Amino acid sequence: MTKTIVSDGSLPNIPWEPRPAGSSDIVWRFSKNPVIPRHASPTADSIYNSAVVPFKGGFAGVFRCDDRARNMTLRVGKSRDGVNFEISDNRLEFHSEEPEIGKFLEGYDPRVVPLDGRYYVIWCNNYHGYTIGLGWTEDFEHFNQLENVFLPFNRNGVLFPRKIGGEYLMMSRPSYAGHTPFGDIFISHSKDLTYWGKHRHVMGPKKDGGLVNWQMTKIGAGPYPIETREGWLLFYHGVLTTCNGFTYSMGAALLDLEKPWQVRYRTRPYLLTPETLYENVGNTQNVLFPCAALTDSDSGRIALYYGAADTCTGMAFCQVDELLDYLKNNSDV
Ligand code: BMA
Repeated sequence: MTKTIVSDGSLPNIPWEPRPAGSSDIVWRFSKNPVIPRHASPTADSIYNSAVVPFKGGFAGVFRCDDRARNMTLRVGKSRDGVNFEISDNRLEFHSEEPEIGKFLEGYDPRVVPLDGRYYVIWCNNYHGYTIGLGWTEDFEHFNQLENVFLPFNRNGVLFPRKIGGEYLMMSRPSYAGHTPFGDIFISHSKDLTYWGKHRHVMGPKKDGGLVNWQMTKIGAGPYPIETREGWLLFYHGVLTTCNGFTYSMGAALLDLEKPWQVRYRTRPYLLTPETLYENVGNTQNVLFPCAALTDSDSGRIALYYGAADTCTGMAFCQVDELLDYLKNNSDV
């Protein structure tokens, strides 16, 4: 039988736990959540919205660690099993030949994308305002920083894991200086990872004729998209404005393989919403913010990492075929 997941191949040691008995949820939480507690590094105030990839038979990643001055740092983490992580106590430093770029001030919400034999790191970088920073590593020891991708203000930069039509593709969410109360996902193209253009609109918040819904305020791409034989599977966060501020939930969309700005399906209901104590209570209440997914093409298993309440990191699981069926039957593009 043809495998549904095309990208990344076999990962027999993908972290996994079956759906709990009695549950019919399409995406279910790990019983050991939160897998990364806020003080997993002794100098961290919180560890969340972070990115993990398979590395040398185990797992490595770039983690958002807000320190005890509440400065936003990126740090390297390593794990044998993808569940128990050792997080560095030192902030990650990027090397750059270009002094203007090397002024790395702060960063948050990293994504890590394997591409062309490298691991590209994309994060929200402060360069006279928040924009999309880009760098790469081969060994999770030495990191090189490239030119910032866009002008401020922009957030949620997510690189596609392969070129399409000979070009790199980057998703992003143009925004403004504050806690943005709007936001659509766009795709931009580049031949060299330096100059970006050919901007295409992917999708925006769901207006639903004014009806209240979980993704009505803003949306942003989550983990790098998963290539399936039916299209790019994108997990994304959607935000609802309530009397208590923003609520961040997770949904999914299926994007066209060749023109991924064309949305084929998009979940009308959320897949996960903050409803456990560690998602409801923390530095920022009611936040569930996915930044990474592991896949195993043999079993169709997907393991997601998400930030919980801007404090700690949780995991959740799903099966790709069940998710695609659900998407098709519960879609509202
Ligand atoms: C966004 C980002 C995320 C954060 C979220 C909820 O604007 O700052 O890092 O998780 O708000 O506070």
